[in-house]
Amino acid sequence: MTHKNLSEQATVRHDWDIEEILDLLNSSFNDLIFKAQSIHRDYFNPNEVQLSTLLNIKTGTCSEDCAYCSQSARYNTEIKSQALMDVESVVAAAEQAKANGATRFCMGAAWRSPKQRDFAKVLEIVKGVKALGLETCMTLGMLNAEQADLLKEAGLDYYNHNLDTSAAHYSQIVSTHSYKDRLDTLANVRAADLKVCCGGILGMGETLGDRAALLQTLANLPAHPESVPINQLVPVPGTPLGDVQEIDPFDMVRCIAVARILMPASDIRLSAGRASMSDELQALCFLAGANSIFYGEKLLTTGNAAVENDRQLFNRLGFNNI
Ligand code: SAM
Ligand code: DTB
Ligand code: SF4
Repeated sequence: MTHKNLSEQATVRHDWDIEEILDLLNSSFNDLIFKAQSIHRDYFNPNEVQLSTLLNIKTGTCSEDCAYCSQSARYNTEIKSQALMDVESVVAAAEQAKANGATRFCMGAAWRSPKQRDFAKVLEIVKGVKALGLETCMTLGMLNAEQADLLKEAGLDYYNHNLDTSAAHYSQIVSTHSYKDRLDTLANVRAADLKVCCGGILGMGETLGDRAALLQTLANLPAHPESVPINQLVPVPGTPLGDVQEIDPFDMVRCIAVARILMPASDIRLSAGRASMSDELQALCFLAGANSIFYGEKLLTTGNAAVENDRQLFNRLGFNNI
């Protein structure tokens, strides 16, 4: 692969205007994918896809009302609630993920924000997983500055906190916290020198303008999130979004391509929704610049693409890491 020197690469900008982003989203498919793949090659090896494995370390009974979520106490969903897991069980799951080829272990908790009484254990979990030589990521809800600092000290690498949709559409999806709350947590995470993982969900009744606005907010943050998960809604029966219509698969590819163009140096993760995607659609997402996935039988509470299928797919596409 030939490397252009840095001055020839697409510059990392933080001043995208909404029209530019809409133009990209609306451009012809081939033009968009070519542009995204060209930029991707300036920054990344196009034949490498990073693998993160998820574990839900605390399940259900969440006070929040996020309309997509199986773990809100407000909706009648099939999941079985579970208190915060023991350090040993989390570390054992992380060991298994490492043996399977993951390089990052992402732990989620169904909290509005972590409680004081749980925090010491959370820090022990970070230390235990980090000691295995894995990258660590947590998503625990809102954090204050002190909590973010303590996580950093314990060895946390990434904090995931998604904006999920546009500021305008957010109140249709969540009423128990605000978009500003999300942005404040992101600022606390950044100030603690943690890497930021922040993205959204497609398929929650948003307009093209909402998608553009979400991408604009992400790209115009003072620093781009190092990792940008693009989720397709997994409709969960019992939630308000349990039976919404699936999006046009090409819209997923387009959003990934635009995320790649706007945030050229960030990892763009093809996240929830892979279980219902064909191999060919996933290959298009990688061509559009996705370079990371969630790998493992389960996401948080729902099924993920099968590990054996991922191995075969990577083999067929010439990605060598599993
Ligand atoms: N409670 C924390 C929070 O809300 O930030 C962490 C866990 S929460 C489940 C993490 C993220 O998972 C959400 O922000 C959302 O982007 C994603 N997510 C949850 N349910 C989903 C679903 N049904 N389909 C797609 N993504 C989902
Ligand atoms: C992210 O953006 N997606 C992941 C992770 N970050 C925490 C979660 C997807 C959850 C899908 C629904 C579920 O399994 O409950
Ligand atoms: Fe709770 Fe997070 Fe689910 Fe919202 S997304 S209901 S905060 S677990």
